[in-house]
Amino acid sequence: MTELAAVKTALKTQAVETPSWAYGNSGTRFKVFAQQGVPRTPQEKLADAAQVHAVTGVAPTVALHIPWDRVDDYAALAKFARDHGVKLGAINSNTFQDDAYKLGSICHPDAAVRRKAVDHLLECVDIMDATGSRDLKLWFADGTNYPGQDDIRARQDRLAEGLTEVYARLGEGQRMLLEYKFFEPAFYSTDVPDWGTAYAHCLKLGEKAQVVVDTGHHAPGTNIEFIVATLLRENKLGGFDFNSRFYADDDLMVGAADPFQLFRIMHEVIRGGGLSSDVAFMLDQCHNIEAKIPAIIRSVMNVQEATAKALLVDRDALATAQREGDVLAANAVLMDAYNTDVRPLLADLRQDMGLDPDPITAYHRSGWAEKIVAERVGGQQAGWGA
Ligand code: AOS
Ligand code: ZN
Ligand code: ZN
Repeated sequence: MTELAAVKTALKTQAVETPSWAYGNSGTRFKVFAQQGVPRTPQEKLADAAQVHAVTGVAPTVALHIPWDRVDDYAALAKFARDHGVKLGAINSNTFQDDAYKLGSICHPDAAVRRKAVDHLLECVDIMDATGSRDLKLWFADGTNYPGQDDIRARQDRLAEGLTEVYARLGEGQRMLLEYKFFEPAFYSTDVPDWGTAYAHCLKLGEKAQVVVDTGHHAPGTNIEFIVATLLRENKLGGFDFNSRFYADDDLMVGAADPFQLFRIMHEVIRGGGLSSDVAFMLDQCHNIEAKIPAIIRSVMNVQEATAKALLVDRDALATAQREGDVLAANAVLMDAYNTDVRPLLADLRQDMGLDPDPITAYHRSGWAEKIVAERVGGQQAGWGA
């Protein structure tokens, strides 16, 4: 197999999971700008996600959010997804929007609130059983606003206790993915602020617990690829929530703010096991002012482009330059790969897969955008960013 053929073969195995909430209306805490034709039901979100997969060929699963995607029959929803050519992916829990969670959820000082939160997480595992989902994705809005407000160490104990109960409920082949975030919504301390805290909890829990790296959840200047390399080395990287962070957790299109950073991250993924490992490539985005489906298609393409560039890194030349201490040559190997225009390669790949070489144009040509505007009246808010 030629080198290029190997790159194409690898790219065909990549799967980017799109989030149900990205298809709904969203915004900031200042304003939600409603768009026409957005989904009113989980089924309509899946139908939109199926369009993304139809034109990209590499977005076969859709993450659900409970309760935003609550239905009576999750097995039927999974069948609906399959009938539309996609599958249900990670189940995202929500322990942040009920009044009870004012002082936190799983770390709350009141045992009754902690019980409510853990029960919700257990319910999410029940849903995974019905949908066939592998991953439970946990992000906690828990934290404190003022020094002294609560015992930050006791909150870690409560977190460990709750996670342990949920971990014990996981079935064969199921995983718990713990996401960290160094800011928001708590102003003074958050209970899972960084990869170290997430890693420490996951390590104690066991091998089914792994860390999620949301690219938007880091301080400016953080070397995210180092975190990725370290977690992969420890076999503790469960997946990514991809998005772009311009100034805060604004969840814009991945690869928009810093495509070079995305390339460096993908380089470490390839270095640390490649695309066939169990790392989940999920998007966690909201599209507030731009058309949603094309933005998600663009995001999937951005991940694919960064991956293609990372696969093109001449690893032998890089290893040689590194061994010889040739700083500039080593850097040049990476830059050569990054500066390669991989769009023709990806257009070829899509044609090999029986797809249109240009997914965005193919989507516009499909007539789906007009169809949903005509058919869907009163679209649903994602629940996020409002
Ligand atoms: C919140 O900031 C996190 O990024 C969450 O991963 C995510 O946005 C949420 O779980 C969606 O429900
Ligand atoms: Zn996230
Ligand atoms: Zn986030």
